Amino acid sequence: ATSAKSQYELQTLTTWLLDLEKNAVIDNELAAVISSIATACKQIGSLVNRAGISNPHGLAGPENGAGRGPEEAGRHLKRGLRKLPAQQWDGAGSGAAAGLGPGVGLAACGRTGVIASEEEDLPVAVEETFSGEYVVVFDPLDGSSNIDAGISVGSIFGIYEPSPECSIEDMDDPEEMMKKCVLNVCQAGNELLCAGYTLYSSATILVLTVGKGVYGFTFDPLIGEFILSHPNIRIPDKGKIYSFNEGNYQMWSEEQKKYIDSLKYPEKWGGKPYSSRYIGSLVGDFHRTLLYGGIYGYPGDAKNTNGKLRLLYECAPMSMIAEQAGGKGSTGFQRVLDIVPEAVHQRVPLFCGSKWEVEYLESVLQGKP
Ligand code: AHM
Ligand code: MG
Repeated sequence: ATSAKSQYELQTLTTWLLDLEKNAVIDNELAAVISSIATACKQIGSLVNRAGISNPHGLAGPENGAGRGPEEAGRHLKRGLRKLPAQQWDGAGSGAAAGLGPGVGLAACGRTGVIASEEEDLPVAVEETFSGEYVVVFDPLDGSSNIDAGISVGSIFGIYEPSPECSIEDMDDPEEMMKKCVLNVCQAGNELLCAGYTLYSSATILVLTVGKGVYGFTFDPLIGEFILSHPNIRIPDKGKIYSFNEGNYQMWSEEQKKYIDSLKYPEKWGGKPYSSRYIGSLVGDFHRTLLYGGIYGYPGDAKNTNGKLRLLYECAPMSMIAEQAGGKGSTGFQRVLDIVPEAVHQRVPLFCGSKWEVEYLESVLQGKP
């Protein structure tokens, strides 16, 4: 979509989406959903930038992680999605969604049937949007424990079409409706139409894929637009950086320890020692891995056998992006995108990044080096 553009012509996210539409890569409905997510991310970016000024006592919130920052960010995203007053929209029983005023984010687009957010216990059906085709999953503000130190945070999202066998017809029966919402949301990552994230850092960068490569857009605050800055991102086949929380080392399996040791002690396999980089903010750690190569990992351990990250809101979207950039997303034993979620907040181990590092990890974890 970008090749015909002259080198003097800047492409905005909007013109990029219009080009995709013109070339029948996506339809205008999906373009509207993506565009409303981008608008919500601009709002969240401004919330993050001003966090220290408007919230001198901190946005990250109590230690349990249920902070005001993520809640507020979630509100921006949802506003773009809903079509009805909050109390009706909130029919699925999600208290956190109640009482929203008008907004410009996901709420205004009217194309969405179901949303699921990491910040809420259950998915929510968008009443009256039976015509809305899309299921949107998101983590509104990932890595929020970093926010009060001015360290990068991000939003992650995925867009699915609802499974044909479970359209939401019966809004009068909340239990039935909830079952259908869960069914709509619990789709394997390989059904994703679009996955993306926005990194709020030295710049605000939106990276997304609609299944035809990975594109990055940098927010220009002067004109209020996302500008195409990273066309067709390809992750290096092999990198020099690993990104794991090594504080968990003693809880890891012997195979997991062996893998990390082998990156640190190259004499065992004839390579050079890897560098270690870990922010503790998935979007930042993943973005660096995407651009520079290497591996990001959140393994299962003795305490949390499936690790910490959520399949729907974190692992599946990131794995789609990794694969679309020529890399891999794996649990160590299985392709992440092949997993059909059994629960909306299901966790899985995640290893993603360059092909070489992820395949090597798989061979070590599976005991076949
Ligand atoms: P959150 O969704 O509650 O913000 O948690 C997810 C974050 C990721 O951004 C990051 O990769 C991970 O938690 C860091 O966890 P840890 O502090 O255990 O290393
Ligand atoms: Mg998260």
